[in-house]
Amino acid sequence: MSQLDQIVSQAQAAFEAASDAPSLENAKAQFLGKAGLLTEQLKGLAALPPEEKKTLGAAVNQAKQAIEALLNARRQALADAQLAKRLSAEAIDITMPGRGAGLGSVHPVMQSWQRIEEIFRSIGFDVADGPEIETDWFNFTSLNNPLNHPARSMQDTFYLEERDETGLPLLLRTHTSPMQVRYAKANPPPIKVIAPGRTYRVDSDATHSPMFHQVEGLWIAEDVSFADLKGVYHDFLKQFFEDDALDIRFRPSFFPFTEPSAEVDMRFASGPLKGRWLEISGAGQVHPDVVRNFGLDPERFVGFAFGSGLERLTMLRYGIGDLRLFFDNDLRFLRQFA
Ligand code: 2NL
Repeated sequence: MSQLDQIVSQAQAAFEAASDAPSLENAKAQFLGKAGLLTEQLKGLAALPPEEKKTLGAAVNQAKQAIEALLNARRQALADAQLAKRLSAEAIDITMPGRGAGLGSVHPVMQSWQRIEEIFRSIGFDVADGPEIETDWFNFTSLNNPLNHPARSMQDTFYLEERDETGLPLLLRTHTSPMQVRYAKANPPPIKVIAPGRTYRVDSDATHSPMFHQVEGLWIAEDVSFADLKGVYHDFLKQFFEDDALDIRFRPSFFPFTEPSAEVDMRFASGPLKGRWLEISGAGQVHPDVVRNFGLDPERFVGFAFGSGLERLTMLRYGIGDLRLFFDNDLRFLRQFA
């Protein structure tokens, strides 16, 4: 093999051995660079007689072209291999299922809200709605709350700086009753309505949250009695807790907006809380002054009202021990109700 052919095959082997672009450029310098093997051959031509210079010069040029062709082929091969590697590393499986939006679920307190609406609608009750920012009249005065009542103090109620047309500050409703007063003023009797919603009090500890939920019920007609209250509320509890043998009892109590008034206790017939009396609600016959504030004649229209805490109903239904779990937004807790 001629010396030139040897250089060409050396170059070929060196180029093959280069596994990336930088080592290939290094290998190129060994042959075509300033001090490269082929460059040395070209320099050697100068000393030769013209005839030999011509033939050998042509041979060196051929060898140079052959090495450049090998170099370009190897460059292309390395580039192709690199691209193929990237394509396979970055390959996307377009047949894989998407991540999805992650479906949420209804909060347990809201599930109670929905169940309660369903149960009361099934026995002919309408569902009221109303503002969370209320006037003093709808939240307190219309419900017979005396002006000096502690519930009206800044320590118990969230007040806004804005005032109503009577000059009294607006407030965050402290119970759902104002929705019922608004409903009673807007709809002719008989009135059969429940009012579920958010309520606000200045209170925050293990058993109180500054925002909580209530549901109240109101039935006003010419002939509604305490017996109807007992029947409706007992039926509601049996359906809500899915316990047909659940007991209730009424204890005398006091609320400014009802007279007489009662605390309602209930007792499960089965389950872990079986046999224990549990406070569940307040209730009573709507006070004649409140009926008058509905715009109705209390000599003609009578009825009852009740109020329960949605958090309390939900805790008893699921056996939840700590109110704060409802407001922590811990998915491990919430997913149990999905
Ligand atoms: C309780 C007590 C109660 C009412 C709420 C009411 C509403 C109107 C008129 C008369 Cl519009 N009364 N609501 C009556 C008695 C008790 O709730 O401790 N709830 C958790």
